[in-house]
Amino acid sequence: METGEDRPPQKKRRRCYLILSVAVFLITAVVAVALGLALHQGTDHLKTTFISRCEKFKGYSCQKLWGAFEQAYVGRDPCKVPMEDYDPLIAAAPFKPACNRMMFWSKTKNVVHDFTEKRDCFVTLEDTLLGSVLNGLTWCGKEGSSETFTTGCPGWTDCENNTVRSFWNKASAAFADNACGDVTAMLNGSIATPFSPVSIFGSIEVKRFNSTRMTSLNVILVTQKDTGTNCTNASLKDLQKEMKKGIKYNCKEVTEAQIQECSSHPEKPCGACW
Ligand code: DVN
Repeated sequence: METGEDRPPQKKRRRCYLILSVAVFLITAVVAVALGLALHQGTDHLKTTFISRCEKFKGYSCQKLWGAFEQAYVGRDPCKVPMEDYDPLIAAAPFKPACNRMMFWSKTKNVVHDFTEKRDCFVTLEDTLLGSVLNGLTWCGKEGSSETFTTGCPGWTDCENNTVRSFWNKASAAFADNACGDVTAMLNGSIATPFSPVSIFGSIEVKRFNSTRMTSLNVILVTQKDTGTNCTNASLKDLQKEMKKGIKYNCKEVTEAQIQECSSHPEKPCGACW
């Protein structure tokens, strides 16, 4: 019976290669399964979040909405998802006009949503069903795959028709199409151009304001005490010029402290906030 000591060298080498190959195969298999599970967990986590947020809104089939959502990007190049691909999703959960309560914003995400979470005075896109289920999330598909990925997706500026940005462009357009009555926009008085024509607010939403439905645009310029710009800012004058005939334009400087004060007193009437 041959023992390991008296085997010829080439036999030993073959045995070492075999053991090494098996080890490499096992490690590769473990990594592949772990990666697959992680990616699948990405889909599961996104779907779980989508469905649980959706169920906070009554009267919708959240599974159907998830299906309409997936159709826009699954199996597609994540840089070739134009905003129109989300039309079926918007059609499945159309925005309802909240006349005199709709709030738009730009560069004021945190102060706006802190306000709308604590006070039931206004509705932003992110307070609606579609804006809420996807707020703060990342997702994309890949050609030849039925998976939803939540990592490795193109960033906001990586390509024009990227999966996430096209959703927000489409949703913003549809939300703005429903703007009616007195509309409010919370803009940032701490930056040089509170109104940027290349922002979503400037490039998509303002363009869709319709004077047959809207009566006014009331800008709330969020300022810090004694610093920042004011309503005479040149970019705000440009915004005023963009108002279609029949839409009145107003602007008011309000400190962030005053907005926070109003947020923390829900008993105060909405009109007393500024
Ligand atoms: O009226 C609002 C609302 O209706 C929304 O749908 O569009 C309007 C706000 O968009 P906006 O005018 O472009 O304002 P912002 O603040 O420049 O951008 C809004 C959000 O888009 C940002 O908060 C970013 O999301 P995030 O990263 O905070 O979760 C995102 N965004 C815009 N430009 C971006 C970007 N994210 C990454 N890179 C960029 N260059």
